[in-house]
Amino acid sequence: MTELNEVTITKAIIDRYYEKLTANLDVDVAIVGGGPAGLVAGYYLAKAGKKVAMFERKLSIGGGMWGGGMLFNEIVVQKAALHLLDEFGIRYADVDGLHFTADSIESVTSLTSKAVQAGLTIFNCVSAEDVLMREDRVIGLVINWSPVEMAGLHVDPLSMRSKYVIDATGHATEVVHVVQKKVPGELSTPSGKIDGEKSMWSDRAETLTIENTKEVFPGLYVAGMAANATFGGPRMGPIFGGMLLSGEKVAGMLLVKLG
Ligand code: 48F
Repeated sequence: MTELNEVTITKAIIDRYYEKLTANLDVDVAIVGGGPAGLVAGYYLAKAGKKVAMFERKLSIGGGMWGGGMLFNEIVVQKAALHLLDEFGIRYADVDGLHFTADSIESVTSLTSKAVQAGLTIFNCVSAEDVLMREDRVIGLVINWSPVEMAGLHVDPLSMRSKYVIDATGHATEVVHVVQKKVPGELSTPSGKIDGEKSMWSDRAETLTIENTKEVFPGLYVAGMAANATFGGPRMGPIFGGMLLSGEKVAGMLLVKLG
């Protein structure tokens, strides 16, 4: 064959995507949200040989990291998280021995590339709109194309199963909201409900992001900004060490659970 064939191109894409999708209908961990916390979690879980799928609503992965602070495309990372920048090969500059800066584009692309190459499968433009539940726990996700959601089309979703779900949806903490509203039982927060994000306090928020990274309902973990939004911690602004460390922590917790 010497001439490129449009039907071959089309069929190759459909066949490969179909293989990817069917191979990820029953996984160890499903991650909702492709921001920094979800990407780091996906990287460590995949690197340890677990089957991990990520669902990201937008066309692009990276969540709130691309824009740095107010579109100045630099991020700040504190000293405690530098080992993660090293792990992903992200270069950084020292500000004062405690604060470091990195290019936000290099950060997102490096996190994404390393996570995918470690074995994380990412489905972009797919939104998690609900969870699969049984009497005692969350056992997976209900998913749909984001354009269907955006157009408000009345199209039934599909489902996938996972041993554990991570809500890494950032400020919106979307999966936890669904569980609070529709799944019988209480969250493991002090109030039993979503405690809600507080105003900015960077130092405190960064510590709490890691503390709040945990199981919030049987089968459902929170990571990144979603952890603080769920457990009532403050926001932190464009400092990202807590997000990276949270992703590392949730992966470690789930690796223990998964054995
Ligand atoms: O917001 P995001 O980057 O979450 P994160 O990893 O990091 C937070 C920081 O970016 C920043 C911050 C630190 O300074 O406070 O906000 O905790 O990424 C969350 C991703 O989840 C996607 C959303 O499009 C974004 O890319 N997302 C949200 N809801 C859904 C979803 C959903 N229902 N289904 C799929 N993706």
